[in-house]
Amino acid sequence: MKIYLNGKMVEKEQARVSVFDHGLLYGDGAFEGIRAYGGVVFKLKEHIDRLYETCHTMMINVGLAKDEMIAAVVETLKANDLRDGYIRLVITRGDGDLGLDPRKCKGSPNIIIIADKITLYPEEMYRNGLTIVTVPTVRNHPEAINPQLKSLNYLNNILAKIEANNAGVPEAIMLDGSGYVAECTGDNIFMVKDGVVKTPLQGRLRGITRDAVMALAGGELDLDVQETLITRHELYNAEEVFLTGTAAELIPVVKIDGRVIGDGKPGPVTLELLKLFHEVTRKDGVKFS
Ligand code: PXG
Repeated sequence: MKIYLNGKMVEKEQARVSVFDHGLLYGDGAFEGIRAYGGVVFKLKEHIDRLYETCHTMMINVGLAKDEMIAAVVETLKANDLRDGYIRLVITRGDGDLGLDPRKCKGSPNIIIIADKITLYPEEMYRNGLTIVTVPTVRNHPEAINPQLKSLNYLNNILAKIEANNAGVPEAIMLDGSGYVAECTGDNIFMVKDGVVKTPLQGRLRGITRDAVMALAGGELDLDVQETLITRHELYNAEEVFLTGTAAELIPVVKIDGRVIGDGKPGPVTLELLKLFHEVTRKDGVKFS
């Protein structure tokens, strides 16, 4: 496996960063998870825009123009002979000292691109739907660490994931500080009721899969799509619930906190959106082979 590290393609064993890297010491950095489908990197420009927005807020100067970053992603896929795969793009603050002050990181940020095969939820979870729970850990307050920041500091989500693991379920619903549904640990959430598709307005990452699914629901399916406040009560009484994310794509949810959703099976809107989503993944992105 070849890894892109600071402008060079190096073997996996040689892809190393310093123990003084602030990405390691403090989670001080940013990342993206991106997918390629049949020689197209789905929504690559949107992922790069989101990455640069995170870096802008964190005051990390990436040092590469966006089109150079796009070229680096494509180069990494080609170097690994991948037409389909998962790409992890990581920017760290770079090497500093043992203090947290980012001004001590005087060199360049470290830029890492890993391209690998994707690991997915088992196929039966798409067929039967997920059982999930709401967990006690609330999503970060937007004025503490804004959930819009895809930073390397993922402890908020990891603590929630541990609670999901302890409950024996594959994902967890996180509420925001006001008690409204925010998102899951690595996925956005949607509900469908009375022909309206709803997804949380606040407390969540603006997922790229989420945006694509909202466009399909409002476009091809001509449904009313709303970004709004959602309570657990509304989720429990929805006709359909599903999650979206780069890795999971769209995955149905059939039970939340012991409450059966709809008729307990993946619903028609979810399945139709999944079909449409599969079509756009091979079209809507940067073609490279
Ligand atoms: N919310 C959060 C908190 C995420 O981290 C999503 C939503 C979905 O966004 P996209 O843009 O992918 O539609 C994410 C992204 C994992 C894992 O191992 C998940 C993400 C990133 C890295 C790892 O589950 N999700």
